[in-house]
Amino acid sequence: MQELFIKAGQKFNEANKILCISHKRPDGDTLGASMALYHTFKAMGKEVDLACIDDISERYFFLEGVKKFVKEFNYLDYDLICVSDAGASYMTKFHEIYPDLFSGAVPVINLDHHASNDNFGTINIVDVNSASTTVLIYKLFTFLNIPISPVVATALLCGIYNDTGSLMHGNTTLEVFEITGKLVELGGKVNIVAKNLFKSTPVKQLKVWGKVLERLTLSDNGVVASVITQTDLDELEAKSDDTSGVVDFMNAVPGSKFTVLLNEDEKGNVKGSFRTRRDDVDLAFLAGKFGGGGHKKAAGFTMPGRIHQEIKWKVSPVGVEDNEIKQNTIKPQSNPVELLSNILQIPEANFEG
Ligand SMILES: [Mn+2]
Repeated sequence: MQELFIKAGQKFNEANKILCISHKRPDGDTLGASMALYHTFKAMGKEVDLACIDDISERYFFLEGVKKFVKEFNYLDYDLICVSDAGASYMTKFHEIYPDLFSGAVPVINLDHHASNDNFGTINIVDVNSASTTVLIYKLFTFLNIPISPVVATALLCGIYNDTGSLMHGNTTLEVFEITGKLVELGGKVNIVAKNLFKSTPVKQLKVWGKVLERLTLSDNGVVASVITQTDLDELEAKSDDTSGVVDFMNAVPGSKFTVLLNEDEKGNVKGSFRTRRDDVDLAFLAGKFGGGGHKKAAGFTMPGRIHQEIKWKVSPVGVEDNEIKQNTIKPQSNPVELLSNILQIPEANFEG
């Protein structure tokens, strides 16, 4: 790792114009990482730009400069590209617009902590033992004696808080506490990060959570599941992003094996989010079956499609009570666990692309 750090440091010194890329559907880690790099490179006198294919959620607007993200660029304008927290090359989604982005024409530093990383960079700094990509960047900066400003410290804390569920998940190691302490010492604002990431939920979002929780089921084999469709979101005048966070809430059910939330988004995709608190469940493997990935305890997938509710029809004899007919004639099978088990068996049958 030290050799890679040295190589990255050389690239930082040589480069004049640097592009920092965050992954699609950006979270606090990929944004915190890119912002930390941005401010650090700026302080080194570089020209720096930020790119992300998707909109930045308002919850991250507290990160200084986060509104500078653009969705288009000419990558040949840059002499270095840094991609943060992208578990695989397709996670930036920019490869669809710029197929040669990772060809090596412009050197790419791939900074990540996902086991699924496919080493798409020129220099691949991938450490699965770092709780967040920002933890890895802290180690990189510290090794290279690059000063960490209060703004950078806050950005790095944002990644740590995001990926450890505010220092509560199983990946919150002694190292995480030590680095968090150092970042606070350097002027990082823990209260601002925690407030914006975990203690700031608009009414609209709480209503989406309400819908998700109302549909919650626990199967006999310990799977906690729920589902939210585009119709639900339209009714609540909410966006698919408003589901973010509720899956961690669902994951609190005692004795559950794992948790899954299926939701539709505005772009015609179905997104699956998996969480578990158990050590013997590998959700990165499960998400991989749907073309997704992530960590063992937190993973997900996105695929083009829609969620379909199966409806079964039944004939009821004359004389049956009205309310009984209501219950029996048309019976929507909205049990998400059944839905999930169907998907697990035959993905094509429940998704249309
Ligand atoms: Mn991360």
